[in-house]
Amino acid sequence: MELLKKNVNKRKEILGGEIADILKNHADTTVGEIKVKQLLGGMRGMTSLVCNTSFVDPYKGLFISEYSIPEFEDRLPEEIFYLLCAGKFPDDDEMAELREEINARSKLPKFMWSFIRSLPKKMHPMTLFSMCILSMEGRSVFKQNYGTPEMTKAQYWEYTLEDSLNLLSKLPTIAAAIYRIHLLGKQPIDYSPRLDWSNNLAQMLGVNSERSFSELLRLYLVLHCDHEGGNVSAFTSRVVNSALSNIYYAASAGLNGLAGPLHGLANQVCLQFIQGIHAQLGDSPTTDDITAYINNELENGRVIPGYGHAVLRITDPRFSAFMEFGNKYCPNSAYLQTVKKLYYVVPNILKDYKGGKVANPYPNVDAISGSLLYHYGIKKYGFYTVLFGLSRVLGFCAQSVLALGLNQPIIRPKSVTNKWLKDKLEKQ
Ligand code: AMX
Repeated sequence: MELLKKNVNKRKEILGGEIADILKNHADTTVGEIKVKQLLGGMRGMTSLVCNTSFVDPYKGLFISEYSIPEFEDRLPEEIFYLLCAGKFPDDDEMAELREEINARSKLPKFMWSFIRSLPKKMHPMTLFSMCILSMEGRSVFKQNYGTPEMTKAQYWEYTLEDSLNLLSKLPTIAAAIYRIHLLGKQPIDYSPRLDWSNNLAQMLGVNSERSFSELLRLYLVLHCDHEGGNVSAFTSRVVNSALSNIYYAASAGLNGLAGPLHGLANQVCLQFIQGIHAQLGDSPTTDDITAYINNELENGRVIPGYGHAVLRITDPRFSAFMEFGNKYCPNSAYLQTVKKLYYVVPNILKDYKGGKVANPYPNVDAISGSLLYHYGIKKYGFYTVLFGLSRVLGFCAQSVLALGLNQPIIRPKSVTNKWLKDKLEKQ
């Protein structure tokens, strides 16, 4: 892993130099204000973290380093991990090294197979995924070496990178095992060292042999990899790791946040939502029927899954990338047709809903991803968030490697009580 380490080290020195300069010249400069509505409103829009793996521009979407989605969407997930960590795409030698490292670390611990088989069939696949990761925590080299004279604070990031590669290399096999064993009740299919992550995953899932299926998985793993530092899962994972809980603890914790319906589970909920529409209105609902359906959902106090975002203020470019894929490979899919009709109908309704309170009436990535997976034969939708999580762990790992490399301290914001707030406001 010498080349990857060298490149991360290089990046860490550049970023570390910038931070030292900023602190030297501006340590006490104010960069924002905190409004009461932010304090009481989930810290929305409050600038309170620095995360160098990726950035979400409200009007342009996700950037990894300086690359926007159209500039990285054709890459492999392995290359994206490199980009998240090192701030550059790997050259041929660097990629060869990474592939070799991944293959060497891909074998699951023996207990994992019986562990997956032993868990209750009713358990949600995300619970399994998180538990599988947590079950390997004792193997953390960070944990094993922490406190020994050989492991200095300056090396925390290297041990975390080591753990990250050990973990990431096993995740496609774990995810596929959850699908095959837990959800389908079938035998697992072997990992192949000849194949990259997406092709391996496509083969190990064993539901579809079309070339475009592994292309969909590649795109899926690339688009979900990271979404800056403040979203529920990435932030949770980073907070946990900031206590020097190793990356297994941190990834599992982040995934538990991703499992919520307002976050990663939304892709499963979106598919169920579309199935509900088809069950009630048939497979080819009209836009008028959909409009009535949406209005009824809102009148009953339900959110429209796949619409809205805490940061984005446009149609999510990840949604657009999936739409382009769908138009190319499965334009006649009934679910895709309904996704398009929803896109035509929902933003106009949400714009006026609750007096214009919905900050972003446009679709996010979850509004379409599940429909494409379903089209290709992944019909157990409880699995969709596992795929999301498999990709998102790339970001969790890269964020923690960089944060530890930059010597970022334990995260511990201050909370206050109503009384504190009232007293403070009365004095103003
Ligand atoms: N349907 C109905 N109401 C919505 C809505 C939607 N899709 N999106 C926002 N609203 C409502 C909120 O519930 C809130 O109402 P309230 O103040 O009465 O509770 C009001 O609009 C203002 O919310 P906001 O500032 O626009 O959004 P937020 O930053 O608080 O929350 C999000 C963002 C994504 C949780 C929200 O838009 C939502 O619940 N969307 C549906 C679920 C979804 O698609 N989640 C996936 C997000 C992407 C991801 O993480 N994978």
